[in-house]
Amino acid sequence: MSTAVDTSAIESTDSKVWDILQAEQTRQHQTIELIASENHVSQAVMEATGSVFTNKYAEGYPGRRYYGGCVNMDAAEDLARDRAKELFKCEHVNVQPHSGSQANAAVYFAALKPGDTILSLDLAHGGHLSHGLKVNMSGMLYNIVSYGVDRKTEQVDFAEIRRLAQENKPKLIISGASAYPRTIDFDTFSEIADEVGAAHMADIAHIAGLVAAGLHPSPVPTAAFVTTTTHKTLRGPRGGMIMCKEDWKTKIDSRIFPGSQGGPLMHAILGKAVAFGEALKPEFKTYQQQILDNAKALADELTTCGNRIVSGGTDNHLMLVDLRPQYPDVTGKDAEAWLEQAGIITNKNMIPFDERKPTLTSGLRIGTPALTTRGMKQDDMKTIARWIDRVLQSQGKGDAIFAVRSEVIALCDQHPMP
Ligand code: DSN
Repeated sequence: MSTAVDTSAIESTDSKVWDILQAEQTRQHQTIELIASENHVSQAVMEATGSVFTNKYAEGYPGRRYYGGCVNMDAAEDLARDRAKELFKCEHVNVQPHSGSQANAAVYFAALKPGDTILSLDLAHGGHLSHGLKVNMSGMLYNIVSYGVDRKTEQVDFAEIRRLAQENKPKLIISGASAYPRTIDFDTFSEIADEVGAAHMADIAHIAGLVAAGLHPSPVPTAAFVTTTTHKTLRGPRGGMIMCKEDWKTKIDSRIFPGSQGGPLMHAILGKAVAFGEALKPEFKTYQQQILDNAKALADELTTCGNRIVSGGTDNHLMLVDLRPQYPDVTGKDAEAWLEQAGIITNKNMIPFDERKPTLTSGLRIGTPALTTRGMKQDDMKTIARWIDRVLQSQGKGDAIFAVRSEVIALCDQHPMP
């Protein structure tokens, strides 16, 4: 099995950490990773994030640092920014956010005052906690008005969003989601924002790779702010990024540093430069297309097996399985646990209008970026869909789970991680 970076020093000096590291490498190698927000980075990204760049403080921005010795930090950050601009065709980019939530918080800090109104997708309908959940700082500092999906189509309803925008006059309208399987019409969000004098922030964390490859419409031309993580479909190191129009550049940069962060994680920024370089290559588009083809194959086969997929299918890298029609007594929590025993990693997820609480849920969220990185294709997706169905039908009984577990390991052995 590839160890990605040399870990021999850990092996010889710290057996406890070594054991944990080995266990995780084995777990990742021997499981089918269907968590829609995860991926396996390349050897080159792994080397960058495990490099000497982790040793360096570089508060500030290229050419304007608060520490000496930043010449190579400047080169790395400039390279990451240039590549991000080329990839997304944006006017300005800040590659320093430590995460997607940090990126979102910096936009709020730049565009809003405490108490201002944000219109965003309800978490229970596929939104994200940093878009206004009551127990998140976004929900504590701002007045949140939520839009949901239509009960029948299970897709966002622009008539409803426009009505809510006109009634509540938000300062910021957020598009983007963490569990929404359909194409997002960013232009219409921008149009509605313009109509009510709001700014539009598109959070493309989940679909950034698809957007970069031109396989999902881009919000960059019309949205004031576009935030993303770099580690999901984009397949870079863990981290965040903010793209914005030129006129927001100074404010956004100042809201990241010194506004909300200190020293940037320069090893992650070097990894971002590597990942953006990979995403600029033609093979990245082929990879993203395969993610889509795999998601469609998986959703189709799950449907053929009798499962209900929220909104009837998927346009992107993920889908939501509604467990209620076929397995009324099975919660998302049960399903996630049984599948994990079989070596299939998913996450329980609320589905629109779910009657169960978030710790139980009636749904599973499933995505294909990580399996696609391992070279799996549509036939593998059909096999995996049938395994999922077998495990769910077993109601957690050991024999079926045991049988699927050994088949999962055999498939994983044929598809090594990068
Ligand atoms: N927690 C991430 C996800 O799984 O979608 C979003 O931050």
